Amino acid sequence: MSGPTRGFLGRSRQPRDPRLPPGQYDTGADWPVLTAEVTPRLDPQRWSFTIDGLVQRPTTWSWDELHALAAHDSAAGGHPPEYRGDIHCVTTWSKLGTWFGGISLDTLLDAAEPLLDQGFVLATSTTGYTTNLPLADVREHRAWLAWSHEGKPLSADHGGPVRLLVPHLYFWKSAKWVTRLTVMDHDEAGFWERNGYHDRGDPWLEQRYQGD
Ligand SMILES: Nc1nc2c(c(=O)[nH]1)N[C@H]1C(S)=C(S)[C@@H](COP(=O)(O)O)O[C@H]1N2
Ligand SMILES: [Mo]
Repeated sequence: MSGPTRGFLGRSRQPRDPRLPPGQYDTGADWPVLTAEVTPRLDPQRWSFTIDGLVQRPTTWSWDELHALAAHDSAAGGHPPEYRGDIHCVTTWSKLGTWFGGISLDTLLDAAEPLLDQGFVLATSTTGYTTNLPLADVREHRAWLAWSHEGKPLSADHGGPVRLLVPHLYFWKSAKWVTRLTVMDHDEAGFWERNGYHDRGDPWLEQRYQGD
């Protein structure tokens, strides 16, 4: 017998899921853990989140304050506190059709009032991990602080109690154990950006490494 097997034909004829950006594969039910540092064990009652830098009102929220604000926000029909969709890691896995709950960064930035529209932000984790983004990429319902995944509290491995979630960019931008967002008038490379990753990281443009 010659020619390809039925299995091979079957697979090759599967249409590619249009939700997959170029060069990505579907990880299915799996959710890999990618962590450069030792996973910190954080007590939510001692964790806080701060927006500082070039803002009218530098603000720090406790865990309880953020939850109260999220509840108030959804009761008032404010910015959507959930993300339903896909996430894409630069190491080529994508997780499709997943969901996270938390609070929209729009709500927090509205409170802190950045002094400029075209600035940049640097997100910092309790561990010292950093990542940089244009301010515009964390506005307009595109970025969240996430504390739950598919209805369960976010696990420590995945950045719990609270991680940044910027799902339209590669997932290294979604800093785990995030504790600070600093608004700046210039771009400052974060941890992976200093180590060769692309400054912006749009998966649809395959902006994986510097120069892409
Ligand atoms: N603090 C911190 N945040 C991080 C990372 C990390 O190493 N440390 N890795 C980034 C990378 S490269 C990816 S792909 C995602 C992985 O998130 P996950 O482990 O929940 O899948 O977190 C991002 N945020
Ligand atoms: Mo990644």
